[in-house]
Amino acid sequence: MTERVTATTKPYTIGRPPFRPGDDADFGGKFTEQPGDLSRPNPIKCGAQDTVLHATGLIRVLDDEGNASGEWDPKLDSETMIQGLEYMMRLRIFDDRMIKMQRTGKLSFYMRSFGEEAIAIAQTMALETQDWIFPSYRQPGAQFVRGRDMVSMICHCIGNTEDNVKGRQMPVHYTWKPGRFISISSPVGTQFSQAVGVAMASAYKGDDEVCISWLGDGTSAQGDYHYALNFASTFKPPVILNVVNNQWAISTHANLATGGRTFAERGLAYDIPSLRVDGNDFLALYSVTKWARERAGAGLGATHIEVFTYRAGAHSSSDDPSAYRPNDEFKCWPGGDPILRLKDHLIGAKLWDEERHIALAKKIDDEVMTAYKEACEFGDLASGPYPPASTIFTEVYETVPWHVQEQREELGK
Ligand SMILES: Cc1ncc(C[n+]2csc(CCOP(=O)(O)OP(=O)(O)O)c2C)c(N)n1
Ligand SMILES: [Mg+2]
Repeated sequence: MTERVTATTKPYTIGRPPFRPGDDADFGGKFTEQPGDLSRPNPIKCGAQDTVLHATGLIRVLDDEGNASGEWDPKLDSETMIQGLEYMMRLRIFDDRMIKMQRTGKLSFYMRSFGEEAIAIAQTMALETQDWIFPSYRQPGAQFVRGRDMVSMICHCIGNTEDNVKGRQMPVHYTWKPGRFISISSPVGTQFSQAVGVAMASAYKGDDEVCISWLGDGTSAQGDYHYALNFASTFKPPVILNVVNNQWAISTHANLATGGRTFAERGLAYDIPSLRVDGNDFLALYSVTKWARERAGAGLGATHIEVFTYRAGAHSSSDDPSAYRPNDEFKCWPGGDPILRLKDHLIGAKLWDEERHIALAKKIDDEVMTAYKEACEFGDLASGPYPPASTIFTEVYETVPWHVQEQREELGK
């Protein structure tokens, strides 16, 4: 009889977090990968096999001293970089203010993008305005790039009478039609296959409209990730599919989701060009997204990107990371802080200085406070007013089915 292999007869190893509370976190100081290590293949002549090194390595533009170099340097003008810095600062200051509002009972729930501000912002800036955004809850920053007003975002988070989704979504589950920012769904991962589907429609109609989507390391364990890659591989629609590996899925470490290889490498098995990029490097993120956009726009199909970063904050306002990781883990992340890295680059290039930085932060802080007060004029969490109960029944069905109609009558609305 063959011996049955069990965890006791043959202990198998599964991914574990590198550090737990009480450990001294140490990721080895700096990344070993340097800007210039990886070539930038011709986007319209590139197949998955040409990206094997890009899927195992790490595309960087900014080095540890803040200098930009290598083939992936997008050579952005100062205006674009300062704009990017401003959007990232706005997101961080906005998040900090909103989490304070949550802690003082003025919002029911909140999720920050702390440490990951560069991702949605650099990547959305690299797109065209007609492109479609299929975000997770960790990419609200794309809305700043697309020009959404903070008052409207805060009204949504409060769920007051000006909430454009009328209190029917959790806070931070934004949707914003004018910016082609598709509704965030609570069940994680659904956005990936939706993005591929819309991209297939775009190709079918011959539109120059590319879709971009993001999901997390943990979410890549969902079937939706594989359905999306399978369809993207077969139909070659214009889509950019990002796995944001921020090391954590609430309290579960990314090591448990990979089985030892990089997330980027998974795309190669689907014959999709796959890149792995430093997610705290604004310039590298901008550059890889432009590259992917060029491929998509030229009819060459999907690009799969692993965005390598670190979730510096708690998962959400309901989470306490001190229960599962050392408190200072973020401080020793080799990618550093995305805002400081772009700021240092700009200062090093003599395009920015400390005084302007401080003045900009102050201006944004004032804008956020003013926006918060203005949003509360349409209702606050404690005392309302809220959207009327009758809105439960609207905007879902074009023709209201009998059973919904019956419920509405029962409610007397
Ligand atoms: C289908 C589904 N399963 C579980 C959850 C609960 N949940 C919400 S976020 C999350 C972790 C996701 O982690 P990751 O994909 O790494 O994204 P991150 O929060 O790190 O950006 C889980 C398990 C959910 N919302 N939907
Ligand atoms: Mg994660």
